[in-house]
Amino acid sequence: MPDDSKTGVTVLGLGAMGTALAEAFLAGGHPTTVWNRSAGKAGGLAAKGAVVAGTPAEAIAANGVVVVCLFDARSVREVLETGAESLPGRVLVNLTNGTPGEARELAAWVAEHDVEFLDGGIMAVPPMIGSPAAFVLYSGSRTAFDTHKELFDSLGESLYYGTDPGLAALHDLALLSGMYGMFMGVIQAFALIGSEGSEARSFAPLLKRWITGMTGFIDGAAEQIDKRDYTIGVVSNLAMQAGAGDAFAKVGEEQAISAELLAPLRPLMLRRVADGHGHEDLTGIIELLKIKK
Ligand code: FVH
Repeated sequence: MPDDSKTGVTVLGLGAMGTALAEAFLAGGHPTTVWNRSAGKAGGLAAKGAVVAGTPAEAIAANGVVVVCLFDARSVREVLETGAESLPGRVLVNLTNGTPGEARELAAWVAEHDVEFLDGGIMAVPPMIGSPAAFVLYSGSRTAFDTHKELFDSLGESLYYGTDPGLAALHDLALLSGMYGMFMGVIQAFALIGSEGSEARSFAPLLKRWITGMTGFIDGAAEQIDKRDYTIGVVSNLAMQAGAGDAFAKVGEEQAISAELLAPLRPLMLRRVADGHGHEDLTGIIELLKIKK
């Protein structure tokens, strides 16, 4: 039940994630007001004690802290413009996925409306919200983060990344890049195994064992990258890995499985070898990813 001694919060957006956020605030005893563009998504939350607002302006006016979790940067701006009259004096926390540039642009816009701003990246899927596995990255106003950390902790562990509002989005997209890279490999592995009729679930334990073992190399890769020295502790050099890489295209042809998910990696390896870095580690291809502006 909402507890009036606790910080009240407004949640704009009741998609899968916005609903999970509002549920976690209510479970933490925080008086919660919600708003969603389409009617009909707030019934369950109202039954748990949420106040349902009719407009963004009404929702924003209801509480000192306003959390926005919408589809994208454009929808966030549209909704906030609609409710702009209520913004002055509020703490706004944008938990919608976006880029660092979008976060900085929103920060500049809300600053004109006398708003303390935090941008965030949710590192969880909706059922994880409020569990110890969830963590949320924040950047922007340090004062807002420190003042309302107890409220934010209702969602999962709260991690602050600095006053530049773009930093949470940068860390969020970096972590998601790591995740999607892993899933590309996992899907390719299941496709190859499936090409001979094996069930994915029989192969899954072996795949988990291998990927878990490989995460042991992340710290070494980080040291090489920080020092820009890709010769440190090399155990499987790039020339060897690039040579073995031909097998990924060939096995695709043999087993009638497209190699397109992993295809971009090998040309980068070959370029780096051609540039004289075959004795170094795979991590050196990071040099080829840096685009001069
Ligand atoms: N769900 C997840 O696994 C991920 C986990 C990490 C963070 N993401 C990001 O969270 C944002 C919201 O995601 P979501 O899962 O809640 O998304 P949907 O269920 O699709 O809900 C979208 C809500 O946005 C509203 N909306 C869309 N366009 C507009 C608009 N122009 N004006 C106002 N509201 C808009 C939509 O409203 P309605 O369709 O119900 O009327 C939903 O409330 C997102 O950035 C993820 O990347 C989730």
